[in-house]
Amino acid sequence: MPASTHQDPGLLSNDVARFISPGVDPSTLPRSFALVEPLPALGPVPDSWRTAPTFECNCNTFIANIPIDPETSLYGTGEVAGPMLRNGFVTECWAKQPFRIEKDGKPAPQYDEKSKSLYHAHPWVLAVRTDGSAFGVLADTTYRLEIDLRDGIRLSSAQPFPVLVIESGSPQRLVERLSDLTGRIELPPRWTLGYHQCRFSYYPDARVRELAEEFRKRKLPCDVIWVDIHYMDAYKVFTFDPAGFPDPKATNDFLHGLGFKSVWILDPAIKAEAGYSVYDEGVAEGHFLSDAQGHEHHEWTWPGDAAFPDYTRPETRAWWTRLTAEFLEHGMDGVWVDLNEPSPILPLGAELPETLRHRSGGDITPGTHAQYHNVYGLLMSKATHDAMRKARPSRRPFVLTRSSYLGGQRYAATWTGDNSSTWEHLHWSVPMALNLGLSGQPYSGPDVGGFAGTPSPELFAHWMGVGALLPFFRTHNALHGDQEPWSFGERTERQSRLALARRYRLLPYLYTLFHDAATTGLPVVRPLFFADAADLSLREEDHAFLLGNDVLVQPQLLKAKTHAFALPKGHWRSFTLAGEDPVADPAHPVLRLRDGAILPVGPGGQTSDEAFEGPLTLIVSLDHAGQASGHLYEDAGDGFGYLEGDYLRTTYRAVLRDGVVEIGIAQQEGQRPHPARALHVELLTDAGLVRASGIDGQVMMVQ
Ligand code: NBV
Repeated sequence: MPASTHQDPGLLSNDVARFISPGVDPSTLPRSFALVEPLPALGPVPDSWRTAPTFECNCNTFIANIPIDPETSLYGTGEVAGPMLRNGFVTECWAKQPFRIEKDGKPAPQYDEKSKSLYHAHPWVLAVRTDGSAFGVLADTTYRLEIDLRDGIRLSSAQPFPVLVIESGSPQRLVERLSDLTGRIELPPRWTLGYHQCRFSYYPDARVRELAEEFRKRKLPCDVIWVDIHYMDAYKVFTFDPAGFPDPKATNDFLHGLGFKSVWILDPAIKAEAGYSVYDEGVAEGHFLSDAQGHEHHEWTWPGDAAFPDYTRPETRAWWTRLTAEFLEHGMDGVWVDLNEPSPILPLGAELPETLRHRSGGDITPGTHAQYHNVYGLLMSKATHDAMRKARPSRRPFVLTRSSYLGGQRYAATWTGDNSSTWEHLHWSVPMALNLGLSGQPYSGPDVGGFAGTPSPELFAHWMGVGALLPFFRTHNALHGDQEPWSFGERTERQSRLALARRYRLLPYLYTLFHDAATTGLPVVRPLFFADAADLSLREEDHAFLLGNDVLVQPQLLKAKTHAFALPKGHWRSFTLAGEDPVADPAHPVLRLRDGAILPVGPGGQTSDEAFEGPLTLIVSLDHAGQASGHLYEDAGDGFGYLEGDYLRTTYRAVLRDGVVEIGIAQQEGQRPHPARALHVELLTDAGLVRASGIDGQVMMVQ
């Protein structure tokens, strides 16, 4: 490693080194927003260090070049459309509401694989070498940064930035280490893993109630109804339309009565209208962004002329937290924060000027919007998350944000923004969730059915099939036609019902994976190359994906009919969950179980609560040595008792001895009593399925 390329001491731990260009005074570099806490340097970077950047400075552009060996595969870069493998792509870390120019020359709020930046900024690249070892590159800056992956890794920005390199034996270990540095999700409330129904917008409140009743009448599983901006009075945040939503508490009570939860949207822009108490308070207390001359800055947004809170100020975050906590008194169960790139509405594609001033405070120094633009969504998420903790200290927060920054998983889940009702966007739902997971954010999913446009019945059914197997499962659409599971006729409703049934049966396994994500940082959905990082044939596979380590999902998208799936070594036996036949109906992805795995599934139900009650089923696939094992994590589903030991993590084990498979509990962790319940076993064998039943906790013999 050339010694002159950086300043020492740069070693932060055995596997993490920080590199700073020789000409830059480290004391002038701003604080990190990605890292949970600053890391002190331990000593010089050893000569044996494998991968290091070289720095150049070119006409006020600071550049770090990180060479890669041939056939090194590059991933990450956060929220990006297009293929999972990012070699050859250029991404710009600049949170943005993307626009596409339509055929008639008008811009439309959508994206495609050519969009250089989307709503999130993740200055992070994950690289996997041919031998399966991995390294990660983190550009520790909030400023606009270009990540050029056309020839190695080339990072450039108008401001100097430190580069952290993490060395790991495997991509899994690397993602775990990234989460040590940038934080992990909190274990979400269990209900958020169910199905969510959303629309821009269900209006008025009677329509919300009707929708909820329709789900229950049709016996379609659903946990959450979402309320988009039309509930507000003239789009003024923290207000309610007196005609359409006169009594939000009553609406929420109604939903709760039917076993639903609700999530309501908040936008950052505050209508600049004297007499509107939120605006008046904001002005009086100095909460809004201003220009260099100190004049309050306005943009045209949904409510019209509006001001933007300066979330870099602790007082402003506390103000937002208080307002949101008061809002939650109406009984909302979660908060959705939108447009926080931040994005004005008109003219289309508008952004806040980079010269705006953030007054900041606490450990954030005053700076321009160029410096804090990329963390606007992260700081808004944090203030909103704080509100949920403040309003209900005994419940787990749920915040969904459109924009964030590397490390944003600490405060909020995310979705992939305004996608379109096309087969291509359905396919991208998978690589987008995978790359977000590889960038530290395991909790994401697309607008099922597509936000812009109207899906064909077939497209909607396929999207339900795939969406049911992604971490966040929500149907959402814009102001077009209806997009409920029953809106496309009987056949699509049947297909959606099956997709939902699969989801609700899988919930115990999914919840276990979320617990893993919260404790280790490992993503819920994982690329196939996680099964064998040295197998180069898996590196580009982004149609199929892994749910955890054990379930392989093969979506059968029309466009991909000719797609020959790459398959990791081993024996991946197919299985079904709800009587579906993926051969007869390609709307249902093929599911395969790794040999050596035990998959715990529940009985399903109309709500996530029901899906965790009743008998447990273990789907078992023995490996060549006749053994299998699997885990199940259980707790109260909400609250923080699990942190005090009120949980149960059970390891089930199956062993084949003398033609009999013995299945039982190998290990138990946690103080929660083991539930008394029936246990069903489904043993997948080459000769077919063998079923047996018994009692959970007792050893079962299956012939
Ligand atoms: O709040 C309205 C929409 C919302 O439905 C969508 O999911 C967000 O991505 N929001 C954008 C603002 C309007 C966009 C045209």
